[in-house]
Amino acid sequence: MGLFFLDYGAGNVQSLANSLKKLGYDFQWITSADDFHKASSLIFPGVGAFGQAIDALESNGLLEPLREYIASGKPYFGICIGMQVLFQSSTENPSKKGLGIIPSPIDEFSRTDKAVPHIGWNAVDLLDSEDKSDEGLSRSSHYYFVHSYRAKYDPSAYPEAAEWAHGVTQYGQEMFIASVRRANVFGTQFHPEKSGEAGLKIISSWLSESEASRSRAPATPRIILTPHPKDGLTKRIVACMDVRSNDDGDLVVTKGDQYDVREKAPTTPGSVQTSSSGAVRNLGKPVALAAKYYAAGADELCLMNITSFRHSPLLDQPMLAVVRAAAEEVFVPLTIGGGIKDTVDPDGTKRSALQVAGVYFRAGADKVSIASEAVKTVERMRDLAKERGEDPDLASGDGTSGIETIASAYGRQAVVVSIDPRRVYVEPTYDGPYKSELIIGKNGTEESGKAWWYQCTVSGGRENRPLSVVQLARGVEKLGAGEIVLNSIDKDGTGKGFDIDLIRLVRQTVGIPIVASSGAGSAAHFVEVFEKTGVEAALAAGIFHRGEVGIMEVKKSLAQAGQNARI
Ligand code: 1PR
Repeated sequence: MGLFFLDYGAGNVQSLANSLKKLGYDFQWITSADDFHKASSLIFPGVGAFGQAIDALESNGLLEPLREYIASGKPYFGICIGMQVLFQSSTENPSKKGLGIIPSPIDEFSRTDKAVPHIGWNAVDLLDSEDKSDEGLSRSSHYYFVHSYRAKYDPSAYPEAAEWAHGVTQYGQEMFIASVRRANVFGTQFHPEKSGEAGLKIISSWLSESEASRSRAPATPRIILTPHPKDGLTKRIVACMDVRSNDDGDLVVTKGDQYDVREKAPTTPGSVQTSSSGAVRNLGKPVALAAKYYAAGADELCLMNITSFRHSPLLDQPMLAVVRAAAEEVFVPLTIGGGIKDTVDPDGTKRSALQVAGVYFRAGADKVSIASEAVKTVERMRDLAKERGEDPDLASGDGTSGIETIASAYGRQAVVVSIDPRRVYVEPTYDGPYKSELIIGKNGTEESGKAWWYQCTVSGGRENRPLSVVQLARGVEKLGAGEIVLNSIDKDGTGKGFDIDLIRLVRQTVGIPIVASSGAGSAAHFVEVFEKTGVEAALAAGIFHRGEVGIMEVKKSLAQAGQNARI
């Protein structure tokens, strides 16, 4: 008897395993139907897509044993998809039936007033009037959500679901069920294992409650809630670490100026200084820095393997060891990027992008970030549409690209596309193919009189491609990307502020969340990017690595400016 984990084979369950390890609990994996009899407590940390989860449970012969386990009255804790499978159905995969324990549907968020997926830290309103401190949940904390589908909280339309609801969250003007609790069942739509100390507290509270009390939770009262004018979603602050080997072969966090990560070599009389002749800049060790940013209150972390386009990331064992070690230290979402594409090892072994991503997920990544391959996929998709005589702006994928296969297996929220655009200056009278995307510099600024469009690049800015940022953003949203990290080669490392024109342009193009990146030099720059563009998150590297501005300093500035931040 003991604590068991149900892993249906997709998604990153490593995060929860790491949380339990951190909290000092031993657990075993459910590997067969028999294991359910041995379990006295069960956690199902489902990540990914509803249909995929049900399919995998069915084909492994685990769906009925799971239903029986829950019916037996032994404690069950379902996270995200692990909570959603308790419901009747989901419009994510209408042909698949859930367990039906909560006889109500899961539906997609409406996109009219907000970015979907719902990604980020949001507040949870507990339905019981007393504070549920015994469950570790708190009204004053924020918890990490990442999903496109939700159970609506609407006691008149869905009375059964409302009877199970324990906590409710507002996103845009929608109220949805953030947690359910009744008898032996506890479930959260958010990820406690990714919600920092506040989330770890929920897991440890549930595990430290006696099994008897975890089996008898009372239903919470049904209350009519009306949405507040503004939801509780906070603006995310992301710390990014670009990782590569230095000249001694050690993996270091580096940082470039406009993507050039080498020190300027000292000039000698008569020599010509080249920007790339010095050593790779070393700003610290990746795992130590990740732990530091977690402790400092970062809402998310990114590790970018910036030279992985040269070789298969699966052969890069030191980088994978870094991801594993970082995932054991940080309990906020971790995005890993670099080299996620179909590859062929030197011995001729073929690896699909989905396999590469799977290795990163199992190492502890929560999301993967795709850059170069996203550009190539959208170019291909547009070329094929043109060959067929169709409008390339309306082109769709054929289901084979890395973005599509990873989104289908792990859910679109697990797929980030990182864009590396560069300005292309043209005459203001420019009449070329990108004229509808042309930005004209404002009068009275240093850009007055200039005009430019944004071109996509691959291989860390080394190669320009015949694709605009608007075309790429539109294409990857169609393919199923869940989020965009929007860099700017022009602004990277300059400390002059984010490229507001670029970010606005992409914000107007897509409905998925955007992480603004490149150029942050002060806390005021974060305030500016949120106020002027309405993006969901902002990322910085250099100022955090050099200790020039602290993460909390940024958040306090946001709060002072009236933005919602997790402090
Ligand atoms: O093409 O799928 O293999 O992914 C490679 C990834 O590595 C891409 O996401 C690409 O952006 C990144 N990358 C490649 N070369 C570099 C480089 O710097 N030489 N880093 C690089 C890009 C940009 C951001 C940076 C922000 C904020 N770095 O990650 O953190 O610009 O910086 P700042 O706050 O200091 O201004 P693939």
